[in-house]
Amino acid sequence: MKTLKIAIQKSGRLNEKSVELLKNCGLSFENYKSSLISPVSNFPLEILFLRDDDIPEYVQDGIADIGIVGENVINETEVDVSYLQMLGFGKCSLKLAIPNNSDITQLSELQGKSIATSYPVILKKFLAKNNITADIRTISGSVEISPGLGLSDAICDLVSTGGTLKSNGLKQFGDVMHSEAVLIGRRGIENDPLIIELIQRVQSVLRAKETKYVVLNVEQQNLAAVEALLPGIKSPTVVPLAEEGWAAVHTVIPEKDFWNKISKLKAAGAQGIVVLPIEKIIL
Ligand code: PRT
Ligand code: ZN
Repeated sequence: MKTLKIAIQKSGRLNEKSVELLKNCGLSFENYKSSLISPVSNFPLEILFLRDDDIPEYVQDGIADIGIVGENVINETEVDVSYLQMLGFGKCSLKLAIPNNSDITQLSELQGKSIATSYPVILKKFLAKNNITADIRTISGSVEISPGLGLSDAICDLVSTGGTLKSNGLKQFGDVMHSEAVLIGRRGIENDPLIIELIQRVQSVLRAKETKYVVLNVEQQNLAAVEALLPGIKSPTVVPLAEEGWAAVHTVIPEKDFWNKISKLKAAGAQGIVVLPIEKIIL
């Protein structure tokens, strides 16, 4: 049987979540920090641990079949790959930022100014789309110190909490792109049965993460009102309690609706609400 290869980041912000996702998909492997390749013992897959910058090209060129990498890196390397699944972690934004005391007030005022970035390709396209010509200075790291050193008027860098900008006396000025980790594959790989199986496993893990399992008790007379609030996968499961006139309702609730739903359920007569995490949802 052929063995597929998945490229993930060796160390850095996406490594831990990528490893966790693959393990939650039931894949068994050692997360060797020192080696480049780790075999999966219960799936025909090998894991390649790489610098994130190399992952898109490795996948495009077929050295790896699939990979997990930030969209920002995919766009910057301008590769031709398939997006197999957005993964919901590693979320950040590529933003323009200027010194707090800068007199620039709108995007068009970046005309003729200098902007430091590690993302020259994405920035160049963004500026062209906005009819701005600026001097793009490509720096490979610590972009945030460049205005303070007098190297640029503005920067274009990844931001998640905004703490780094703040501690360097910079303020956000505009969004260039939003990014998150993506499972990518080389063109055509999406039809491979092993990849279809793997994507289904990934989706069942992601679905479970976004959803809570809820069990609650309700008096028969309030059951219809409680049921009306609950979708379930098909519909909620209702079972009678040992005590006459009461029922237990089992269902799943999307995490995002959770607090809102719980207060409505209580108001409708739900009692003894128990909330549990879900490991996987297979549809
Ligand atoms: O060694 P290797 O080349 O593999 O890793 P790397 O150092 O190039 O990348 P790494 O591990 O820093 O980031 C990997 C990916 O994580 C990025 O390509 C993004 O897709 C994603 N990601 C999510 C981030 C951030 N959030 C992030 N905050 N990447 C970088 N940052 C940096 C940012 O550049 C800035 O310096 O964190 C700082 C800002 O953070 P806040 O929280 O202060 O705003
Ligand atoms: Zn990198």
